Amino acid sequence: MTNTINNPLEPLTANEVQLAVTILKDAGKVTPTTRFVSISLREPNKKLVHEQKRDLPREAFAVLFDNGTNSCYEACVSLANREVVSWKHVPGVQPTMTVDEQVECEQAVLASPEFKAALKKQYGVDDTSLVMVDIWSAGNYGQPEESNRRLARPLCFLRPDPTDNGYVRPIEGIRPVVDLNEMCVIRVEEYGHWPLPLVTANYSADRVANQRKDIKPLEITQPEGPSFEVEGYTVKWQNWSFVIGFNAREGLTLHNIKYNDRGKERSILYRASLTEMVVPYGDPAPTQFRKNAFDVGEYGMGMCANSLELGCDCLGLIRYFDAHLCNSRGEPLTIKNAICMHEEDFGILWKHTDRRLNVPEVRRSRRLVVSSVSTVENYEYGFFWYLYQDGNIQFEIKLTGILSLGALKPGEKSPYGSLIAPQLYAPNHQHFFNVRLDFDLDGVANSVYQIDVSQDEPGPKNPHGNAFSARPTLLKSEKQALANLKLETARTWKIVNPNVTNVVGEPIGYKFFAGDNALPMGSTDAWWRKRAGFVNHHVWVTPYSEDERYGAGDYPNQSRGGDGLIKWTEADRPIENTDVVFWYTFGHTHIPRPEDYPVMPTAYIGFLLKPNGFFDMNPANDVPPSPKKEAKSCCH
Ligand SMILES: [Cu+2]
Repeated sequence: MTNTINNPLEPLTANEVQLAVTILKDAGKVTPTTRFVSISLREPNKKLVHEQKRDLPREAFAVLFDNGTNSCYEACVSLANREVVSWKHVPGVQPTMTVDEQVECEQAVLASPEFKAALKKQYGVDDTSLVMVDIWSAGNYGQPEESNRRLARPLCFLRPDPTDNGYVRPIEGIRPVVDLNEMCVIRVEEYGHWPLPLVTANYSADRVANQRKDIKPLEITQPEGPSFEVEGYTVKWQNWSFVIGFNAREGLTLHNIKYNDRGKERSILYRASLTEMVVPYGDPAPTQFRKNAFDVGEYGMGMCANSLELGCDCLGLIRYFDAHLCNSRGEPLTIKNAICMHEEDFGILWKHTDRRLNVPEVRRSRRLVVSSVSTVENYEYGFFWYLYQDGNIQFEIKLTGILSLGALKPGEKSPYGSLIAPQLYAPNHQHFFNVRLDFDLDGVANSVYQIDVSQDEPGPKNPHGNAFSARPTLLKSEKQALANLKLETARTWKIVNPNVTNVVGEPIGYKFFAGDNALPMGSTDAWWRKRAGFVNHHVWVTPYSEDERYGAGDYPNQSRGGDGLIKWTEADRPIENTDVVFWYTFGHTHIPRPEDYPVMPTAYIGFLLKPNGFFDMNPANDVPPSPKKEAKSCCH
């Protein structure tokens, strides 16, 4: 190994990924029809990491799929001993579709005589070079082929010219079905004819005329450099330290988040990750009802990550990190600058003016941003973790990109979507995300309280009717913990370490504050919901288990459902004073609007973790005033 590993949780290096491929090939595990779905770090045992054991042996976890036998395999590979430690056939599952399959699927559709014939018949078009084919997962609707073939159901569009925005011209009536094992179109389903919308709308700089001219430069300078220190993927910033992780499935992950509290390293989160997401669409039309993308388990959020080498728009001094993956044939695939890290000014951290002394004390807030952006066909998702000087941790997802559009017949409207332009509509949909937060507040033994605020009953103890109080409920088992947000009681959750007390004798803790959220609009027997059990509750709490990582289970692609959180929590395991994992599902209900077209202004959704008796006082009390020069840069 040429690269030094600073922390055992750092992601695999390019060399390690390649070594894992070589070991698997040398062990005879790879046939000409094998695809490497993913190779990622097999994270070392948590106990050993906590014991700060150095030089833990590096291992890789690989998911492989043999197109020849329609079989999925999981392998653990010891990179230190150069051997396959375990090899397991996982029957009856379809792992994440690979990027290679996206590309090959498009080629297969474009080469299909049946597809060409349908295109010719419906639109008089011979030339397929302007057709865009977006791979879409097939899902599972109870059809036998969905359980025994590797399928995709692409959506197709016809560009007016090679660089125009093709999504405005959906080929609504033609739906090819592709067998990804054979990589060929097995049939073309036709549902009628919709003329191509005659509109065109663009967003690219070279096509938007009359761009506004009143924007003066805004530059962020950090003449002495950034305030963070980086070694490999390990970061230190303003009392914080953590490790950046990345893998093909989850994309950006954060590990071992700690805060140095007056010289003492205190653990907060062991691992924070997006485990799954699903975008169910609400139109029952035959051409639309199958749209419900599980962007983590079906597409791979990390695999779809952007290289920010070209497309980063952060200001300031930026530090990038590469993501080392492999393509489905095991060849190196490095996403250069997949992760962006920088500091941002964030307004006022705190302020008070002593009126009698007339002395204002004000401090500027600065936050550290670690982010990554993925393009999943038409949509973009930005994943932004923020660390603040006052101990707050925030996660924000930025939704942008292009709406999934459908064609309507002239004069037609749909009750299930919004007319965006003539003959063009965007179906209603929701975006549900599930995040896994493995808390380790001052050690692994933590408990979770659900906090409901409610009015006190009128009576002798509440003679003025103004009394209200926060009522904590200790969550003792998984089923008791299942809950939704509740506006009536301003519901929050507090994660504590019952064994460590703070200055006022209470257990130290962090509070979870939800942001925007939604309830699923699809009925409980909708096929997508069987697979997306994590949308059934906003909050889930489980005891830590190494192999419980994904809210919809390990293999949601084409599954019949019932896996993941809904399955694990059936055991109703105890969750008190133990290593707990807090899972949060949050949804954005998107009733599209013309302003979301041709490209959607960013929508935001996320949550906030705030220290709550974790520190003895405001940990940002020691932030000094900004240098005078910096503070006066506003004077005109
Ligand atoms: Cu949306």
